[in-house]
Amino acid sequence: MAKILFISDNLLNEGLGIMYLSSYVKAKGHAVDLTMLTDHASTESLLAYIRAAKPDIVGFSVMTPQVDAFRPLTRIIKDKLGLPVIWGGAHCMFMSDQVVDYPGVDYICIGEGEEALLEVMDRLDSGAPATDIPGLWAKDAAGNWLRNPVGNLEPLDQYPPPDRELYYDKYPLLAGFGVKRFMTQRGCPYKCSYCFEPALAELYDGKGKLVRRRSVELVIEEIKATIAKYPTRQVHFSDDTFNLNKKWVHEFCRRYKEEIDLPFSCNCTVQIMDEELVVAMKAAGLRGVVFGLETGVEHTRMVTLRKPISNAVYEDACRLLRKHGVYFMTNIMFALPNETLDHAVESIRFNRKLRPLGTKTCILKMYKGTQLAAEAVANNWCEAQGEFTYKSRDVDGSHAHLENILWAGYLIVMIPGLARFARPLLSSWWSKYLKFMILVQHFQDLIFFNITPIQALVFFWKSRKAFMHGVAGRQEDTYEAREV
Ligand code: B12
Ligand code: SF4
Repeated sequence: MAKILFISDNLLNEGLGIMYLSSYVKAKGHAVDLTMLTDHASTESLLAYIRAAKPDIVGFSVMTPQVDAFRPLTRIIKDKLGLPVIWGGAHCMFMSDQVVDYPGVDYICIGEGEEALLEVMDRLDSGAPATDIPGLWAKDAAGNWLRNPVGNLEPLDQYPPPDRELYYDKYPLLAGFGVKRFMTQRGCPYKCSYCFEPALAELYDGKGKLVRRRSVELVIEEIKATIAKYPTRQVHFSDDTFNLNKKWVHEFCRRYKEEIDLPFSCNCTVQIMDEELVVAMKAAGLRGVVFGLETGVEHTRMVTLRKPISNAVYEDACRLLRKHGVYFMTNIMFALPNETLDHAVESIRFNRKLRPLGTKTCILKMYKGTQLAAEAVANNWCEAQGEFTYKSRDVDGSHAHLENILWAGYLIVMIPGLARFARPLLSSWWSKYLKFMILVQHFQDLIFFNITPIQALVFFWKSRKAFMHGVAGRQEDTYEAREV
């Protein structure tokens, strides 16, 4: 038996990736432990925890904004404790060429991790070298990286349900939170240029079907077991596009209503939303859907962002959702390539026309490794922002107002009459004093996710550090990594 210790910083959202890995390697006889950065006031405290836990290997599940925190820690763990360290997660899938240079990283899992991690742990157990494992980059005796291509994609039903106990038994805050997240599928068939999914499809080209779904039976079993053990007011499906594969969704809705009967929410694409499906989902308990509008400027969305959904399709889908009493939240990005202030205002106005319950606004970061970043560099649409991202060039001097766009875009959805004052709201000198309005966005989450105000307050208070310095703080590019 080998033991892995995951070091995580997802206090606000349990990591499904880690939970899937944990249940798989535990089922094969290995041991797993977890600690959060927020459990430790200092690096010394974390090191003391690691010493006491005595793991054979330390694991990090990394999204690019987390590199800032995990890279220096990896070096310190190697220097002080000499333990093997393995990195996996989205950052490693797309930026593995950079990860090879991070001091202290011994193994990089570049794709789905269940088989690779199990194999590494088996080999740690037996003492055999772990240099020829599909999907795993490892160093040879001379310290050179051996870059093994990814293995075949496996059907999801062969993996056990995620190990929720790993998080929930240790963190009552997460266990008691009323919304529990599930994933029924992996992969997305679309090719939005700013997203990593097209790169993932390339990584796995010829290795099997990328878009895979678990059977209705196993998803229902997982939800049943979870809600029987942990308080749950609403189920959320974190799948990229839950409404893919109508046959599956219809079958699922029927069983969900019969056997679970709790409100649920999910991420959807409006591209394939039809009335029959909305009716079936609503009857099963659908409370709300989230989808990316990205921008109200149709040409930019369809051509630059390669999201082939017209404004008319969005309007039809939203009409349908409103007709059937389904809440919906939109995501919009600003500072898109060649976007002017007029475009931003147009975007805000179109979004308001859709009448969403709420809107999440963000400034586009073009991650290296995406098609959009490559195109932006080739066409001189961007400037480097840091180590991993580019930002769009400021074509009309409006980027000074971008911070205002984040809260104003949301506020105008809430108070539609403000749309006609969009320009002064965005660009006046006094606008900066309304910045705090960004926090108000979260009120819509309470309605959408059916969270009681008391629970929201407790959750916010207990996790205030992660809220303010963790998630929010890490929205910046990690160029100025703070070495501990
Ligand atoms: C749910 C989700 C979130 C949730 C919860 C995240 C969490 N804690 O799990 C929230 C809302 C918090 C979130 C936030 C963000 N997210 Co997000 N998120 C997702 C989403 C939709 C699903 C993640 C998931 O659970 N997948 C399912 C599991 C099973 O897959 P997995 O995590 O990839 O894990 C597998 C492998 O990667 C590997 N693996 C993972 N970790 C490890 C570790 C080891 C040791 C090993 C061996 C293997 C391994 O094995 C796992 C099992 O096969 C993905 C898109 C996607 N489809 O994956 C985006 C995604 C991960 N997010 C992304 C981004 C950009 C963000 C944000 C930066 C967005 C933003 N601007 O705010 C923030 C960052 C937050 C932060 N901490 O700083 C990008 C990541 C890109 C990148 N380069 O890192 C993705 C890929 C979306 C995309 N398509 O572009 N996100
Ligand atoms: S639909 Fe969503 S997950 Fe799929 S490619 Fe587009 S942005 Fe990525």
